[in-house]
Amino acid sequence: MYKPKIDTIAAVSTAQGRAAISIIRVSGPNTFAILGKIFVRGGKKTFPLPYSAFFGKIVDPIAQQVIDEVIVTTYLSPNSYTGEDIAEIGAHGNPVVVSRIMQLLITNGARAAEAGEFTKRAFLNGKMDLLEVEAISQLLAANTTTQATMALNQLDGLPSKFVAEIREKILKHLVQLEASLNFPEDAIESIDEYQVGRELRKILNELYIFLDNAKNGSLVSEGLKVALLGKPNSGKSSLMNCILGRDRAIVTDIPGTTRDTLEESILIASIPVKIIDTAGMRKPGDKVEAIGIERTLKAVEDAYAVIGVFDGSVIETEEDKLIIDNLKNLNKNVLLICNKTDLPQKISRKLFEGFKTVNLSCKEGTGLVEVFAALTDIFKSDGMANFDEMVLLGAQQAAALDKAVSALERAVEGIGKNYQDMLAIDMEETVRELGRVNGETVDMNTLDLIFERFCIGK
Ligand SMILES: Nc1nc2c(ncn2[C@@H]2O[C@H](COP(=O)(O)OP(=O)(O)OP(=O)(O)O)[C@@H](O)[C@H]2O)c(=O)[nH]1
Ligand SMILES: [Mg+2]
Repeated sequence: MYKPKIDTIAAVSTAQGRAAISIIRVSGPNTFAILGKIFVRGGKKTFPLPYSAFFGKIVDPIAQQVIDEVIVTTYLSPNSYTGEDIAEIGAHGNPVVVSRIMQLLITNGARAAEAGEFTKRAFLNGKMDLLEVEAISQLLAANTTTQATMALNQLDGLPSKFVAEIREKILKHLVQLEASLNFPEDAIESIDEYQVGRELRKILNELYIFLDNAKNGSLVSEGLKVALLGKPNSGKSSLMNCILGRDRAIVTDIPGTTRDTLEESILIASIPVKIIDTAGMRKPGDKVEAIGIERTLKAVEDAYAVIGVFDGSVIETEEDKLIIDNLKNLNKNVLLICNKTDLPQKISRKLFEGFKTVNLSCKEGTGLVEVFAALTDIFKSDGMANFDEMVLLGAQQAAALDKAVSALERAVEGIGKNYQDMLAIDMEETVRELGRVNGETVDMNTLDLIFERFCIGK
């Protein structure tokens, strides 16, 4: 692991603009030396102290001009967010004042922090691993209580502990294997490959669960995409509006009203969901409609679940049959809606055979509760409500986890077939990739990619 640059950084950590207070954070070895030049405190309390607040003034030492009255909170290394000395200056929340304080900090030896640099230092100083870093990133980005709770769970450190322990276990077997491979003539006991194989399989099964939890975590943190699919005029936009409880999509009796996909977020049973209204499926009448229908197909492809919407008041058409065929081949969660049940029903129910179907009238609102219940059933039976177990990974971590699992699969499958040095290579790769998941073996470029997603001041 490389050594971090040990200069002192500063940034405004609160949101831009006017507010009651703004906080400017300073971290690094010269924090208190710099504060000593510009912070004139009242009272006789020793400065700094661990976890302490000091009232005083920020003064421009050259112009001898008071810039603001502030509260400075001090944290002493290593007991701080970054692990370094930290001062947080609570100033009046005026951008003019805040930028003058920032300028003073810079002219007196601090450097403006890059995005995520405080958290990067926390990681490099061993204050948190990459899974906890990801949790912080997701906590800051969370739009719903559910997403925030998932992030906080992860910040608690259970996934970190899991990955560290699994990595450690494989490493232990790897060291023994390497020893017996490198020094066969020594008194080192040759390893029982089958015993190692059994233990690796156990670890692999635990990793499969972790992988599932990460997949579910990623789906839920982005919002489960549920696409509406049906022929024109079946009532997709009406259903979208019913689900949202407001008039979001245009509804008319002209077939082909919706031309583009339309996406809206909503919570269903506390699970973040994105409902996607689409252009009705039929032979397109013009170029715009053709593009719209292409987008419908893409939305269905990307969706976690699809709701097929049918107009029960008319005899089924070729289009309906094509849609059913399409849904049968999807290999995704599908729910059918027979809409317009307030009108005399002409559609053949045979069409719906083999699917969970809910009768609905968007016009009268009957059946809507059942739609929510059916969606909730789908989510729950797929484990999408088990927020406590979900794991949040960044893109690089998810890719590393996939590689770790594949390498361990190869190792397990090769037991008794491959040479032991092949086994060692696969185990080594598993250990390395798991290290990329929790940050124990991460390279500088990946770190940059991870931290540049953060905001300045975090
Ligand atoms: N009677 C009755 N009419 C409905 C119901 N749901 C929708 N409609 C009507 O059916 C027509 C089409 O509804 P939309 O929601 O625009 O249908 P769509 O599937 O989005 O249609 P496209 O955007 O053209 O693909 C409108 O006139 C709605 O008022 C219902 O439950 N009962
Ligand atoms: Mg529509």
